[in-house]
Amino acid sequence: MAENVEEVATLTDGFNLVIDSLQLNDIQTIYNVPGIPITDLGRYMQAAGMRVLSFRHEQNAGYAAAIAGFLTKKPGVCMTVSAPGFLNGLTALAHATTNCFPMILISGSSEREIVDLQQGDYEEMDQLAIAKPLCKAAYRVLHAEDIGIGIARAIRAAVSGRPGGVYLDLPAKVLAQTMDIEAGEKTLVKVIDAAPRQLPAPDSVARALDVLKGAERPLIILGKGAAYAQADDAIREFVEKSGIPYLPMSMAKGLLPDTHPQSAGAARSLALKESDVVMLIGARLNWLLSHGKGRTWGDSPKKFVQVDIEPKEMDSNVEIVAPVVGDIGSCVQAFLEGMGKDWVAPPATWTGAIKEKVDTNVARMAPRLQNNNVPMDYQGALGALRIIIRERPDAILVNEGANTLDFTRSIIDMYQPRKRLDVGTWGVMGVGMGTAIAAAVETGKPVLAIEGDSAFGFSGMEIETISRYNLPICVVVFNNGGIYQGTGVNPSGGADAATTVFVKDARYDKMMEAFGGVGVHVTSPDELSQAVNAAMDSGKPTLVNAVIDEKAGTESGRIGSLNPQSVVVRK
Ligand code: ADP
Ligand code: TPW
Ligand code: MG
Repeated sequence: MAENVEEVATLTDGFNLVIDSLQLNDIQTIYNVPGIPITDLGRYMQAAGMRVLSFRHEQNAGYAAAIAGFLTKKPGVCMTVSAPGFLNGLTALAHATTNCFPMILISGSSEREIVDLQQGDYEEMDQLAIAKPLCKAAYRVLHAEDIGIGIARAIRAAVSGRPGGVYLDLPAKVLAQTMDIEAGEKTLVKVIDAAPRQLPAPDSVARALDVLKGAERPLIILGKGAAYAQADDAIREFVEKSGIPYLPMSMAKGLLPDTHPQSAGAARSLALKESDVVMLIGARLNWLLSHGKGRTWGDSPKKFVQVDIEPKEMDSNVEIVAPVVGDIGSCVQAFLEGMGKDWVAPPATWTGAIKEKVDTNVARMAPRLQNNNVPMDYQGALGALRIIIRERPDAILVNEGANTLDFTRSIIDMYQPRKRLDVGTWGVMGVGMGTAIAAAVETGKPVLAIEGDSAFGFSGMEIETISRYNLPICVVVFNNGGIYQGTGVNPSGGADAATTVFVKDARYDKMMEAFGGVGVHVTSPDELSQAVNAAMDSGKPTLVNAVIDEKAGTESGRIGSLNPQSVVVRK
């Protein structure tokens, strides 16, 4: 007996090496769904003091890991079982990569010998091959002594350069492999300087400043890369010193408060159309910026300056006259140093025109936000929630839907960096609950999730997870009975409902009650305000079913123009 114990103590195994490697690199939180061989790994992780959060579906655990990466600049880790669990997590890994969020998906896998001969193992799948095109890097570890280096590579690949998703394949067999405990310790790798600073070339900085100086109508666009960089003070100082109006992309809102005098948020179309020099900081010229051309950008010729860590991003859609490649913190610091004391703010005709437009638009909107209509429209409901975020600026706002997304983005002002988390580059429905959970877990702050009823449905079961971990999350479901609107009609006149409508008068609040949380049903902005304030005060898991006029929204929210037009409409 005594001899046995001594023998065990001299050995380590794959399970322990995974845990030791993660802890050595300060990764303490895991988002997962258990099953062979992840159940035991999760158990041993908990025993070792790690926080292991179990979800009801891997996709939501994956979205949680992805946003954890965005919030912390460290890879968020999602763990799944093989084949179906892996595939469920893969959407989130691809989402992380698309959004430049650092994330690691670790999936258990079946025996290589059987998979490669396709002999039908339990949950057999060649996961590495499938993951590869959908992430930044993909690795497989076949020997316990390679776990340390495998995890180190995964971490560095996820956070260095342009961040993204990494897949790490761990065959079940590796976890059970044993080796001498001292030899095992020597295989662990601590990743030194995982995301090294990348200083911009001085001539690229000078070129960019020259272009800005020559501008008559300059504009700065801040993207979520700027929010990710956590260079908040330097960015604010740069924007203020430059005197240039700025536009935040949706997840960059709050980097400077939306009420900042230089914010062009409420004059977006004027700013885009009329500007002559546009400086992009951590924002891509993708569909969200109409690829830098066309009607959105007006007729006035543009020069683009772009600051990004990824050199290949330059000239992706239009010519970039001043590319600045480096990490945003270093680049902005270099701009500040290069601007000198005699920096001249842009002409007052330009900044004045923007300010005037902002003031007009804000004043025009104000009365509509105070309406107390029943059933609620988006303006009335969001007018109420807007005040709650103003009074609780450190709360995190999670947001998804179509109209629910567009109206919330434009109506609710943000005051602090990385407080607005949404559907990201792909506009994914279903990120809401995973995002809300990770936001609460990683920051300890209260979370307000404003969800279209369709969007909520994609991950609604995770309200059980929210209740189980007793997280300070208030979910508000904007219930208009459908996708875009609740009024769709089946064009055939048949008995099936239209494709965009749900059950009338659904009571999402009762779902939350089923799991021991607080459910509230509200029909007016006043009731909504009361319910959400109570939830934010108590920190209790809450779901507010907010009845929105089923006619209030528009098809596809604000991107209806992307709908292809049929040339043959059969009546
Ligand atoms: P948005 O959707 O807000 O416009 P995007 O996701 O399109 O933002 O763009 C983010 C950009 O930020 C990406 O091109 C990415 O390479 C870049 N990026 C991310 N982190 C950094 C960083 N630390 N330094 C510089 N660029 C970064
Ligand atoms: C993974 C397509 C875009 S918006 C939306 C869908 C299904 C739902 C909009 O209805 P909701 O909001 O949430 O009730 P509202 O206020 O307009 O009524 N599948 C995925 N992602 C996307 N984007 C879709 C489908 C879609
Ligand atoms: Mg809806």
